[in-house]
Amino acid sequence: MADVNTLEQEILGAVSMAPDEATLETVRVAALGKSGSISALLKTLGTLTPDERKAQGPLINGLKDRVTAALTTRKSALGDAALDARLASETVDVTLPVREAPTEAGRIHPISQVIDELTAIFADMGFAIAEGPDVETDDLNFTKLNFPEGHPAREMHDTFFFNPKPDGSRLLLRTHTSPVQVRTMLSQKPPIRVICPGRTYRCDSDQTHTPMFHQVEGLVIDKGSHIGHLKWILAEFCKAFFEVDDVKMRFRPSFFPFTEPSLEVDIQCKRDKGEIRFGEGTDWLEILGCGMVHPNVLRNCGIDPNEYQGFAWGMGIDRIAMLKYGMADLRAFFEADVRWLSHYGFRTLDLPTLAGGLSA
Ligand code: 2NL
Repeated sequence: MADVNTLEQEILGAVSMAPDEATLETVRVAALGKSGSISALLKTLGTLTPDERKAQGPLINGLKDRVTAALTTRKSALGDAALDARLASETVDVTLPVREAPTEAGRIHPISQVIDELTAIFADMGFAIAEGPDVETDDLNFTKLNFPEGHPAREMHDTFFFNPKPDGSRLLLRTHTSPVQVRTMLSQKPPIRVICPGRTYRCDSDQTHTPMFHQVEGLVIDKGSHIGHLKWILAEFCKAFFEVDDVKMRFRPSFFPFTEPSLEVDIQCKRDKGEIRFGEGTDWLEILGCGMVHPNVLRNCGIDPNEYQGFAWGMGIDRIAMLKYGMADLRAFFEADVRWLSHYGFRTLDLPTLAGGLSA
């Protein structure tokens, strides 16, 4: 059967030459499909005599079996090759740098971070957080706080005043966050425990002063509040904030119109090649001012100084942020330089905890 042999050679040749699965399918249909060449041969069996059928049957069926087997083999080989090619083309080099998602690229400003940290520390001690407007009245920023009219302390604050209103009164940018505590005393009954972080403004600009800066003040008013409580709160805060087991503090007499007595607080530190360490060393660093709330302030805010007493303190947030995170220049805080921020800023998902930002 020369034509069966020739047909087999042809078909097997086409099978082995088929470059892809689609071509192979065309070859299969041409051989084994309804009107394929092998199907046509099989159909001829019915027209043959029994003897011819005995001779032709095995030849044609053998051809069909070998072609079917060749198609299966070739199909699986082509399938493997196609999969290999796909895997090769879809390879991901896991060692390549990944482009940062926006949430990864963004950074939390160190001042926001430090506000979150100190808020967490004082909230843990039972303090509420209070906020107020940046634009204040002379009364709330100065008068209620026992700054007498025309007193030089008002000049001391280098206040930004707005133009006077027809009645002569003038608004100002608050020079400290104390008016927030005044508002708290005017609107709440003691006992009071609040901290007030926020922006403050003074007309002052050099290496260590910016016209806008951040302050946090604290206020406690209760019947038995005394300086021992104040010292404990400040020591606990410093230990938690600077993440040290112990701090030595030094209290020096000072003057603020709104406290009597007034104290300035230094913490012990060690200065070493531009680096500052807390909880060790023999140097001192001023970090805050505090005192017992002046009876005039309590009276001005509707609290009877014969019934209640209180203490308060204030510190610069920018300054303690620089000390904790080792930033040299205050002005960089407000320059919005994205390179500075990506270096000193904090990752958006690293939330501050009581356990702190240095060790986290
Ligand atoms: C400092 C000193 C201080 C206060 C702020 C205060 C507030 C009220 C009443 C009494 Cl409403 N005192 N605040 C007290 C002492 C010091 O700040 O050096 N700040 C950066």
